[in-house]
Amino acid sequence: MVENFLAHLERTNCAMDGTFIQAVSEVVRSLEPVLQSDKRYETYAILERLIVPDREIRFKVQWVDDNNKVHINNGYRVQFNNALGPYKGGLRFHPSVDSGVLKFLAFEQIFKNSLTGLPIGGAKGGSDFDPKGKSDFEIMKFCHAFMRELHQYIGARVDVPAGDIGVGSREIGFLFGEYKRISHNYDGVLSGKPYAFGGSLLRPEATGYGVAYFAAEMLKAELGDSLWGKVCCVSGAGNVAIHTIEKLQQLGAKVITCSDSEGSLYDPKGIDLPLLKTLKGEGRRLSLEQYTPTRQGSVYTKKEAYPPHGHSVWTHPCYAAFPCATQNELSLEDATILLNNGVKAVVEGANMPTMPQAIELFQRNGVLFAPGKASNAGGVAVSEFEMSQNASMERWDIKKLDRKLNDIMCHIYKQISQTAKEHGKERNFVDGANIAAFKRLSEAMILEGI
Ligand code: NDP
Ligand code: 2IT
Repeated sequence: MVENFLAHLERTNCAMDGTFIQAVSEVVRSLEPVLQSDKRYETYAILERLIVPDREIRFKVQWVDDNNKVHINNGYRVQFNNALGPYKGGLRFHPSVDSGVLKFLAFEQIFKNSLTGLPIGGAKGGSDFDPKGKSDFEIMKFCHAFMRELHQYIGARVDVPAGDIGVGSREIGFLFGEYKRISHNYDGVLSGKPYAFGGSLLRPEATGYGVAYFAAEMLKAELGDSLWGKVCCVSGAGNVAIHTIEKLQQLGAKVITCSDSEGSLYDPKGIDLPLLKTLKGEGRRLSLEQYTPTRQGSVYTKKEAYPPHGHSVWTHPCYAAFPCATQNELSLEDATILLNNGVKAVVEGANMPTMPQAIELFQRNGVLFAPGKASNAGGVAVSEFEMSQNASMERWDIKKLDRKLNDIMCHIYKQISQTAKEHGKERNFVDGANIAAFKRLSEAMILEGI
């Protein structure tokens, strides 16, 4: 049955949808044992309905750069499923963005959001606009032009976008400004806003901190161990990577790597976070190469110097690995090296950064593997806390937010490990996450009717 369904999936999607097919295939394989357990899944065609987005919106974004040159980009919003609540998910600005990538991210988002237990559906959007090398005014003009189209499809109870690759609080601020101007409506239509006007404390840190909280809970429960004194490798150097590193360090770990799309950094003394933030903090895009002159013993490796895997972060022996850059960045070759070097846990900060063969290798060899839809859900969870604060015109303090974030990450871990056990898949957190998320989502879809 699963193989037939996957053939149907291939037939009904196009060549551009490679990552989407990859994401759906993993979920469907996980669901095999549960699909027969409830006749309603077939009666209500749950699986067939689950793999088709409610709507895929595509629009033209026209803007003018600082030299008065006109540019045209593609803008998108994929509203995948709102059975559990308003559509919710980030916006990605990166030249690699197309409808297939956003469909995969939106599909993953509905499962992630289901795992949080919060009332949020799933969506994703963005543009093939490249923010690299653009002035602040160009970023602003692009964001305004993007919102001039997007505004008609979103709303505080309809669809609430947030950040993702290339979109941080600066971009969300510009997007919010334009939304407010067009709609005359000051409501929580975006999350990840600057704190000055309706943003939530802890939202910038939430994804990375949540990744580390998840890892700590998993290691405690599964190995009776902690992160204290452990060597960790992280990839990426953006929002998720920086805050993962920050919390791992606070929990006593020594993080020795990070990377960007140009190359990777190895610091055997442990990453100097204040220095990293001067290069890669919010809105900064300097080269990691500039880290080494002031930090003795650190090594920068250009991406081309390490073919064919892209970057060398996974070549260093470590206790735990945290891929926090982008999809399909950790290959079977990388996984083999990590395994041979004795890695005990791999916890995803990015969305789907680990290739399927690499996941299989980890699982076969007893490495604890946490899928991003579970371990990086802290970001969207605090986004939902921001929606709650906006709706009630309240502001929560950092202590309350941090406790709620930690609680939610521990809850997600328990939920997926328990679900895996109940289905005879102990320690398979991929199956646990997919099944637990599916059950909540499908129940809502059944109760709401077709
Ligand atoms: P950022 O734009 O802040 O950072 C992305 C980082 O990854 C940059 O350092 C970027 O380098 C690097 N990167 C991008 N592509 C590659 C590549 N091919 N090889 C190596 N490095 C690369 O994005 P985020 O940190 O927000 O997002 C990172 C991941 O986390 C994404 O998968 C995103 O979907 C996911 N995520 C984000 C959440 C959030 O709240 N922001 C929530 C949950 C998941 P460079 O600057 O050179 O491009
Ligand atoms: O992938 C993700 O979960 C995000 N980019 C964050 C989404 C959100 O709405 O906060």
